[in-house]
Amino acid sequence: QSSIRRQLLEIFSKSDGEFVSGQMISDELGCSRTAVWKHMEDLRKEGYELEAVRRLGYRIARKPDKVTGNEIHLGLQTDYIGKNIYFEETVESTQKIAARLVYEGAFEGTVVVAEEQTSGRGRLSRTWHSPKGTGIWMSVILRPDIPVQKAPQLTLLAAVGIAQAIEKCTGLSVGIKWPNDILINGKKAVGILTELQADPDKIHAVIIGIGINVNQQHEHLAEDIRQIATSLLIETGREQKRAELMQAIFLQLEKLYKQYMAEGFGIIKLLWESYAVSIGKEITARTMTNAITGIAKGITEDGILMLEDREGVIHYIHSADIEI
Ligand code: BT5
Repeated sequence: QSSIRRQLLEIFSKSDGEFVSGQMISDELGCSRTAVWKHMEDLRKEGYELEAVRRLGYRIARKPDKVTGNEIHLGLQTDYIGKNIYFEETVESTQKIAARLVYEGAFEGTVVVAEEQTSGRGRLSRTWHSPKGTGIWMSVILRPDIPVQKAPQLTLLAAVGIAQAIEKCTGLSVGIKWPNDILINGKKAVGILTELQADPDKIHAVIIGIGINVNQQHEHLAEDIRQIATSLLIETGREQKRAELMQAIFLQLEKLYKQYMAEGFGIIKLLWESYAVSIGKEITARTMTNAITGIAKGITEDGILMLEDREGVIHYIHSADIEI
């Protein structure tokens, strides 16, 4: 059933918005005209807007904004990131499922995605609001052969890839706040949570959790984040197809990741710094136990934030919340 659906969508995708005759569809699928009609009804139920014109056939007038494997697969240009999609309508957290898949031996590039998370999380078990159907809530599994202390570099790499993809798809200009927030006009549109499965000397997998507010209206943002958060819809005034943005993100991530594995962190570091909103400014880095205020000097080769306090002492910040 699902393979017929995929074939059908591929036929439409090849026709590039033109009408496809019922006869041609039934030939390609090897089924009767009545069966074709039934498949069309199924597509309609899933939210596809279909135009049917006598003698001309069928045309997809509008695709639903879905993030299922089929939608992501069609037109995907990567070699491995996003090739293997694990989709569920509702999950507690895509990170949890990804951790299980890693344990079961999931390939590099496997992505877990859901329409809704009931307990999406940020760092330090904070809540990540993940309402149904309006955002991208996903976890990307990578299996890099790098030392454990280099893992933070991958959070920065992910932020750069996502920033590039958002700029390409929306025309917006975005900034990155160390280590893991993507800001648009000073408000948070994306959060990234990197988790490791590792022995002290070997990484088994890195799970990059990515949350993006895409099609939420301002009044649909949860009350506690309404002042600090934004969405792509709020910033551009138009809806964005989530599957298209995901494809763009996978492509950018894969390019950067290949470059990173071949040449190291150098170029990524430069790119990251070009997006950074706080370098050269006075910021406060707040951890569980203390707060340090100083000028953000940049990041080290390992992706650690360097903060110079008033006495000129450089502090190396591995993990903190930054107030600008
Ligand atoms: C993050 O944490 O920003 C990482 C968020 C990662 C979410 C993804 S979604 C897919 C995957 N599955 C998961 O369960 N998680 C990952 P942190 O820097 O700790 O920021 C958390 C803070 O951001 C919260 O305390 C809120 O203030 C704010 N916040 C919560 N939901 C938000 C949203 N939808 N948009 C903007 N800000 C939000």
